[in-house]
Amino acid sequence: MTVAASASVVEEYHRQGVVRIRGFLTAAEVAEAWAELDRYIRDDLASKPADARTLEKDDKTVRNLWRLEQHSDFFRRLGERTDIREFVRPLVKGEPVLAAVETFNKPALVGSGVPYHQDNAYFCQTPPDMLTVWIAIDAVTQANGPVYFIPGSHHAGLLPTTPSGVRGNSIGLADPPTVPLDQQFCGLLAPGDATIHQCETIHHSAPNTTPHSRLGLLLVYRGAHTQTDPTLKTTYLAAATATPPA
Ligand SMILES: O=C(O)CCC(=O)C(=O)O
Repeated sequence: MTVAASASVVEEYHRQGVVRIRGFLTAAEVAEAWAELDRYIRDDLASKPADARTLEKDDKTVRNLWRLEQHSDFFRRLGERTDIREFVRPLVKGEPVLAAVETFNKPALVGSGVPYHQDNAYFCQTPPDMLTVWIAIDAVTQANGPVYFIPGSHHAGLLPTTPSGVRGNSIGLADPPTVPLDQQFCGLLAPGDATIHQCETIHHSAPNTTPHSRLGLLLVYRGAHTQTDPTLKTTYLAAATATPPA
């Protein structure tokens, strides 16, 4: 299928810092991505460098896959799809560059939470014309650890950070916001739906204690004009070194 961003999607993304897209991938595309992730974890992951993944506390279940654009032809091709790049072009305000393909698996029963953070504390880009297309491979329900976003929070820019000590999410907000959950945007999604969030939109998610996996596939893009801020990078690397790899 071909995806395309309407003017109202572009407007909502820039105003709210997050937008939900129904049917971003078809059921067949979701099934293909699921099968490829399953195969990659089973057949390929053991031969990849340690920074290709983060495990849950049980030290065996995958929490995140990282750098899939380097390790998998399938996922690099998905991230380079022309229609997806054209979709994000007006959102990153320039030539889209695929920066990363990764997963937040949030496996059944043991899936850990993600502390309040802004992605640009990890990406370190200026201007912050960078985003994540978060694609539901499983259904995301109220119970299995949906991602909550604070609408409009990207307008305040990057806020002070602190090392979180969480493996896979090493840097969080120094002062987590107190906005009640019912005033946040809850990313409830059917398989194939997506949310797209700007890299300074504050977000977080709870652990998954249900018997249902909540697998998200993330495509990360920046505008070709963004540059790495060395001060932000130094702060990020200190946190990531304390709880590697990310
Ligand atoms: O999938 C999650 O629970 C968190 C995702 C996240 O932090 C992100 O997309 O940057």
